[in-house]
Amino acid sequence: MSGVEVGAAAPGGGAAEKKIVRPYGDTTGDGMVQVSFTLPVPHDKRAEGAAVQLANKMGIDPAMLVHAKQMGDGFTFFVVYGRVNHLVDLAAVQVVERDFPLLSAKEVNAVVKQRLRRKLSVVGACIGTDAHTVGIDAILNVKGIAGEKGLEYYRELKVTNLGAQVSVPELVEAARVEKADAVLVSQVVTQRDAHLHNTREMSAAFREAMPAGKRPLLIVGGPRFDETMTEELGVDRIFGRGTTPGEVASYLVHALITNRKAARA
Ligand code: B12
Repeated sequence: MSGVEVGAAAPGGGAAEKKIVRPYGDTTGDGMVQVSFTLPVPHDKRAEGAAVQLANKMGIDPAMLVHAKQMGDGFTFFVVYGRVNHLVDLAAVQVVERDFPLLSAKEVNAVVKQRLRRKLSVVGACIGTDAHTVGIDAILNVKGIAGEKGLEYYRELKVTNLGAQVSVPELVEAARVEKADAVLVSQVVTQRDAHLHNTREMSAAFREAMPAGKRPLLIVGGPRFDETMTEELGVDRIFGRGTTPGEVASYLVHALITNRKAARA
């Protein structure tokens, strides 16, 4: 059985072709997956049975317990391997695709210089109690990430990196002082949905502090954001895992200059 099945074109002659995929474990299309989780119980036979039962309830059947290890007092970590019968239609998967051209640093600088005729001001921070600055530093600082330099390297961008644990009022004030064209916020900690609460608080504060059309472009990023949630969170763009500075710089040029829409609400 194939791991990918190509079906008929969508009714009405639509372009979306049905492409069904199922997991690959030992042989193509066998549906085998591996999951790991922790249960709040000491490691014994009953705990192992509970892990298998949970896996069955998740649709993994048969489920094989391949690893179990007690993690401190009263917790056990499990790895379960088994078969699922679920299929995924690739044509029905919804993701945010890059809808702007990827520019080089030279091209970004040239567009900003010629069209904006001043430096484009960017203010960045980790807000709330979040102290995970590595992600925002990778985007903003000249050292960048994976051999690609960060936004500080771009001659026509003025970058103000406020660092960790910045409060929303501090961020709004800094954006005002720096006449920010864009505000870049990083949120890595997601416990109790802190990244969502903090982002909503931030976007509401900018809307309250600045009249429509005057607020900066609001961008958030972090490894566990759902990139489709822009509207819900009141931001203009969300960037996830593996983002590069070049993508962010290209988006800034697209959203603020080459594809600038009417006043932002
Ligand atoms: C390094 C690290 C730390 C360091 C942070 C040092 C620093 N200056 O940043 C220290 C030791 C301080 C730390 C502390 C804690 N940490 Co910590 N930490 C990590 C670790 C190991 C790596 C994170 C990292 O640097 N990734 C590398 C960067 C480059 O990746 P990134 O953040 O995803 O960024 C990329 C994209 O997401 C995106 N991006 C990110 N931000 C932005 C912003 C914008 C605007 C844009 C466009 C893009 C963008 O672009 C970046 C480049 O591609 C992770 C585990 C892991 N392996 O991921 C845990 C992890 C993030 N930490 C975790 C936790 C729980 C904590 C603590 C609460 C632990 C504790 N009990 O004290 C504290 C919290 C401290 C605090 N107040 O925030 C959890 C978070 C769980 C969750 N989802 O909520 C993780 C996932 C570990 C785990 N599995 O439990 N941590």
